[in-house]
Amino acid sequence: MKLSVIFTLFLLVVVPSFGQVYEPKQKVTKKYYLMTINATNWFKAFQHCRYLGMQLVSISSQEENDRIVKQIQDEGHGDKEFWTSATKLNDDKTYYWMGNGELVTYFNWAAGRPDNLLLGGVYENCIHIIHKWAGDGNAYYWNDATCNRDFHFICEQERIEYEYCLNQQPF
Ligand SMILES: [Ca+2]
Repeated sequence: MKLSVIFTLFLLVVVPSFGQVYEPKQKVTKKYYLMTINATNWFKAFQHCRYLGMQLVSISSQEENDRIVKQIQDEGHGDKEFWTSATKLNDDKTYYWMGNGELVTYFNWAAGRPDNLLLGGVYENCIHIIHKWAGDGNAYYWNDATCNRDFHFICEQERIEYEYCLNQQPF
């Protein structure tokens, strides 16, 4: 058989099969860890999540916010407040998720927030999750707070799941 025919067969038959074998579909899921032993400032919370190989939480949708609130309730930590990775330290206007670098486009502000108070010479530049906001029952909302305040915090770990192992125990 001529070399060119063998090469053509290789391109037509063998190469496409590589694609099927080595390009499984994948999806990224997140697992959240509520860090409830110590309350600390935003910077220390950010550092501690990185130390654990994770990121301070970023929340990109109502669905994700609902999942986090449910976990807070399920684990019995409704009495606590939690740092997220959102801050406007950059320019005092634009919030970014420092956990993944993305612009904050979904917000879950409490009524009247953000109010950007000036406390102790610094503005409220970081976002945390608060519970039982004034007269609003069992709801959870976001508030802007000075980054040097002490709150609990939530670390997140991204997990990649592949199609061929979806029916098995993930990792
Ligand atoms: Ca505030």
